[in-house]
Amino acid sequence: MEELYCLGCGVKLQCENVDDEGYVDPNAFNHEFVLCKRCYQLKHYGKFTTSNIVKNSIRLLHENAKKDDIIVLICDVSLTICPLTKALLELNYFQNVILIANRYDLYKDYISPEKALKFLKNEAKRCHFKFKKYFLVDNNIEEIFNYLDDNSLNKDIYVIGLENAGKTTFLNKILTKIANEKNDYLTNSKYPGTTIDLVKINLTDNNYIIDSPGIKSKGNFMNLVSKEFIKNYDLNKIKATSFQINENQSIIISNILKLDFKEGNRQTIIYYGSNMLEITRCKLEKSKKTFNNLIKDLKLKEKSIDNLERLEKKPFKIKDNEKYDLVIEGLGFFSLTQGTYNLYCLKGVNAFLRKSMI
Ligand SMILES: Nc1nc2c(ncn2[C@@H]2O[C@H](COP(=O)(O)OP(=O)(O)OP(=O)(O)O)[C@@H](O)[C@H]2O)c(=O)[nH]1
Ligand SMILES: [Mg+2]
Repeated sequence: MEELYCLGCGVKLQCENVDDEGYVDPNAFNHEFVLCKRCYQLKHYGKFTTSNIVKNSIRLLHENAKKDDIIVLICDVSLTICPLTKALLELNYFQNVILIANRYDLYKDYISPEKALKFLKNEAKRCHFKFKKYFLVDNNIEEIFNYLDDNSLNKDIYVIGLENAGKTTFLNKILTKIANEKNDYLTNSKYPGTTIDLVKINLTDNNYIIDSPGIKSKGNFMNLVSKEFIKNYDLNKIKATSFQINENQSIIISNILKLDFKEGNRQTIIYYGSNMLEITRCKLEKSKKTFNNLIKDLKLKEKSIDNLERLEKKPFKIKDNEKYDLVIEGLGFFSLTQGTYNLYCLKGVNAFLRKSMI
């Protein structure tokens, strides 16, 4: 029998075992778009099941793509490509790697498209990678589509990036553009690990545009918390919260993070993150108690974090007077300057400093 794959996530379809991955009811083959049970439940009931199939998308890329195919690397504009340093080494082999940054809609009020593009180019330089072209997704899907169309004669287009970066959402926009009507049969969701395998879609008679599973990032906050947390957490509303802060004060974010400003001049620290998180400022000496008290009455409760002691301490220091971002992968970033700090966050979360984006 011909092997069939789910049009939503790329998993191999089977009708034998309802509990195994890729199960599809035989009647579903009468539909135009055949989805596996997992995609169906996610689309219609918002129920997400973590897949046990783990594909390495960079390996898939090397096994399938030609050197001159177009590789579209999708990134979150505020995170950029920094967590991808290892993957970038392997992308050097390809001749046409372009960078497309999304979630710009969330930062529109804080940074112009020109400045955001400049920032992206600087970040790429810092990671020693030169992209052939840079785009920001900003109501310009037509421009991006035209670029891809003009440059993909007899070439396939692979869309890759970190888990949850927005690869599938971007592809649905491209497919909508092509079909001239809303097209969202590829399954996207707020949970990392939605797309399972390559999904090939005919672009013309001679080439494909291909969705791929995300590149895993162990240090992403979203990979360290429960599904329940993600379900209640709104990724798609960003708020800038600013604090005038003196040394020996702390900023606490819900029951998930504490930032101590130990030493330095009075300054304004701005946190860019989900508007669902509760942010509090308090005296450093009282911060442990405040943190633990917050856990008791928060609606947004991550059960695994029941005490400050569960968090890992990361000390850092900024010596010059420039503005930096303290990026916490999956949680947004703080804009801050000179001082001595301690960051307390979940063990294993990737946190790093960079020159400020905004
Ligand atoms: N605000 C905003 N949200 C976006 C954008 N692109 C994607 N998202 C959201 O980001 C989340 C992840 O999107 P997906 O398209 O499933 O991401 P993915 O990279 O395909 O994820 P995996 O398949 O798990 O690797 C979803 O909640 C999307 O709605 C964007 O440009 N702006
Ligand atoms: Mg996807």
